[in-house]
Amino acid sequence: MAELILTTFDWVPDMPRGHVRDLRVRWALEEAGLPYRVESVPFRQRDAGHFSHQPFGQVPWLTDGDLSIFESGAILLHLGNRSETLLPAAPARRAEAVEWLFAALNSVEMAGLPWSMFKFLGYADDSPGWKFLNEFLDARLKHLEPVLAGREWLAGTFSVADILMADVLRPVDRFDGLAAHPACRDYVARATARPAFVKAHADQMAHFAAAD
Ligand SMILES: N[C@@H](CCC(=O)N[C@@H](CS)C(=O)NCC(=O)O)C(=O)O
Repeated sequence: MAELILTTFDWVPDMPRGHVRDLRVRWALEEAGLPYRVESVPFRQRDAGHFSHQPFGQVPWLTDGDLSIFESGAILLHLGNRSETLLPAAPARRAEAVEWLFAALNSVEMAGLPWSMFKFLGYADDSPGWKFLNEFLDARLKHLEPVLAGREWLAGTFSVADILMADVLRPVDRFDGLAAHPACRDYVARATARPAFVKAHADQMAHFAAAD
């Protein structure tokens, strides 16, 4: 089996540490017990080699033999095909995990990311833009809340869908955006208490701290 290599930045500022998306990949690899190695590319100087792996000059990407895969969702789907721990084999459960994986990225992160960025940057005020973002996020969370109140994990057993959904909700939770949605908040706490997350998070923090 080919060696798995996860590429991330060599360094990032303090603010995004613990949230850089290589965390999702580390988490999945740890859950599945797949051996991997981490490589770094410069945060400040992004060369043509970097863009040949990630067309937006971002991270992460994963190398698996001859394959180089960017987009955290695509990487997690790829790993899911290598491990039933990440993606259930039963067709109905597998379809459920895949639909929730896309829901995390395309329905929830789409609302949660700009909301969290406004909070990070101190733009959360009484402007119409902030009001819109609040309502946009609430429109997603109010429907996610009863789903998560009724089940431990999105597709029956823990899967890549939970890695993405929990990681998408984490920045919102960091700014107390889940206070009115206790099932969402408890779900994040449950997911991030898993040993694989704890290790992935500690490893990312250590990786960036090593370059300070
Ligand atoms: N949709 C991409 C987003 C990747 C992304 O936003 N990466 C961030 C780190 S978490 C990045 O590289 N930011 C630097 C930049 O955009 O210049 C994915 O999920 O992989």
